[in-house]
Amino acid sequence: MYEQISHSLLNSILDDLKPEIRRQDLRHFYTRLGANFYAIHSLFSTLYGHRDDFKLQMLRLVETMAKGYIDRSPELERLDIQREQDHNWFLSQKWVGMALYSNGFAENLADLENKIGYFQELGINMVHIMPILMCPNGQSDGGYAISDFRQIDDRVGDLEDIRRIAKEFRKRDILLVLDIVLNHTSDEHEWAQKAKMGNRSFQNYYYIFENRETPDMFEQSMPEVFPETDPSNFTWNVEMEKWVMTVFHNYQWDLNYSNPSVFIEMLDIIMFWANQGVDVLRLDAVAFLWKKIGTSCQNERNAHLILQLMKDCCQVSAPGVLFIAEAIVAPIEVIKYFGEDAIAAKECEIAYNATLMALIWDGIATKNTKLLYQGIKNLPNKLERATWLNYVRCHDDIGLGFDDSDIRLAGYEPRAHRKFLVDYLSGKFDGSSSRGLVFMPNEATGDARICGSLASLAGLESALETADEGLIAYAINRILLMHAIILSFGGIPLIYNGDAIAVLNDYSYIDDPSKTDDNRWVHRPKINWEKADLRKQQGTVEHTVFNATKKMIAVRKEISAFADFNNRELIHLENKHLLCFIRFNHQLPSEKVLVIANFDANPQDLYLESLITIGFNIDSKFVDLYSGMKPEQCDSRITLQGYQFYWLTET
Ligand code: OTU
Repeated sequence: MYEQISHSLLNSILDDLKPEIRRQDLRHFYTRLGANFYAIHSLFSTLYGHRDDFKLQMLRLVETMAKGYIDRSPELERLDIQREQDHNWFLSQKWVGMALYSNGFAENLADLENKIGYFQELGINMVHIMPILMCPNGQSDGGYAISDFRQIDDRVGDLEDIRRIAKEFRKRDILLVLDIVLNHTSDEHEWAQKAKMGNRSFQNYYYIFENRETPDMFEQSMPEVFPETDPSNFTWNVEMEKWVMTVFHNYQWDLNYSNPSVFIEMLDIIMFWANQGVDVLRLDAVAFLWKKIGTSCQNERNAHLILQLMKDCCQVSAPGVLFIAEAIVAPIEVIKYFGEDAIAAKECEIAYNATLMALIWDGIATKNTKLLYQGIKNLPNKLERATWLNYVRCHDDIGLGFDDSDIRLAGYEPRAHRKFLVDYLSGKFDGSSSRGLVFMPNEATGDARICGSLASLAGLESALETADEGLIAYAINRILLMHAIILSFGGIPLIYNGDAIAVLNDYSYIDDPSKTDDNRWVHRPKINWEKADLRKQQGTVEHTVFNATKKMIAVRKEISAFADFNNRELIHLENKHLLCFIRFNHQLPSEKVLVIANFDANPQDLYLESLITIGFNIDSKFVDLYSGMKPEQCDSRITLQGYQFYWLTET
């Protein structure tokens, strides 16, 4: 948009740019800067316009973008332009992701490079390598406490490794995803060190207070993220003799985005990684970016403005790079991280679908889909050019963040139902085969979360102990059922390290002092590659799970109706054990795929008359795209065995 105040400011900034910037060929940069400058200026002045040095900060911002653009390789710039032309590229069903720790999946980054073949074998073409930046020895929150945003931790490798991996991935059409931890740094980061030494400018990078007055005001309305190990949101620092805001662990200092220098530094870091060839940046804990007394300090409007500004600036220098919002918050709040009142995403193009994840686990525990329906029904419609990251497990705990009113509408009492889920998933409930661990129980609120690997939570660990073939088959089918849903729901499925070969809980963290008080480590295993090789041996659990997952991935990629264009319709059924939705090809709506999943251990029937309103009739004949077989169909009903799913199309 052309607007005179911002345009004249832009002209004067361009005059003031450093000569080395002016000398470059910045054609593409300038057209994009022109397009976004009005928005950038409005956002920057809403956040920082009250400051005397506003114009100087604005100049620094433009310089940072220009530098980001100048440092971009011709190859990456070509990719930017290609993605600009094919702007819906990431909505395609051909993307299938995997998240892993480089030193869990492999020994380190160099070894990960040797294992790229595994991704191709399974069909993975988007790989999220969990935090690899420099972090303290000992406790580092699995790498989420970063002490240098531009260095790779030497325990896993160096910059050369990641550049090679990025290149290798690009050759094979695999997207590289890395984390940017925007919300906090480790207390060993240079900024924190300088702050500790009394440097005021760096103290202003954080929330630091002389006494308890302001912290106490904040605490009144701030929840606790890790109540068991890190209650309270502030930590006393002995060097400064001051209080520091530490929402996560006491060694993770929250960055203060009311300071424009923090914003510009982080933007520079985003550009740095974009220019190493990272395709997608996972922005950690975005809900927490803005703190305001009297609020929960999550999902604040200014947190959204910061993300919009990040996106607008990143589009100018590296428009092909996408953002993932990691905001594990209520659906109505998550949806805002795509950006409001827009068509194309204006904050993050992709967001974690934590709601679906938790709902799927509810279905497994209750063996019915009452809450699943309620929750999916209330999942707000997302923007056209934005997509979900659908997952069953990740490196974090499972939070039971359902809406209380949804729980009631499904016929349960919220507190009792959450307690049931925790008991079920931790195996305490009579008849439960789950082997989860309770994470961060909060006495005061009664809340608790769950850890555990997909396979152990799905009952495989306990089934293997009894060696009961029937129970083993149930557990395997539950794993496949859950993967079938994330692969067909709409969005990018993200399979977690080890889950395609049914890796069980790993209890070795208990003996490691830096991990023992954080049971999320139970599901962050080191892959045993000898055992993983069993995926090639028929009759093993690894073989069954791996091959079924591989097949599902391959089939998904061929089904255009599985691309994500808001092309899903939930089908309500009488049978409470079934989940049923229809996916249609957005360009050819007559091309439909019916997804049906049975969450019960017993066979369940789907009556075709319930599909009449959506264009099928009781004589419709189907074929299951996954197995290539006709489903069990008789007298206008289709039968699903315990934990079976179908991807049906009419023949
Ligand atoms: C994220 O987590 C990361 O995924 C966690 O591994 C980190 O501990 C945390 O940030 C701090 O960097 O912030 O938006 O287990 O679900 O803290 C949600 C708790 C987050 C996580 C939650 C989450």
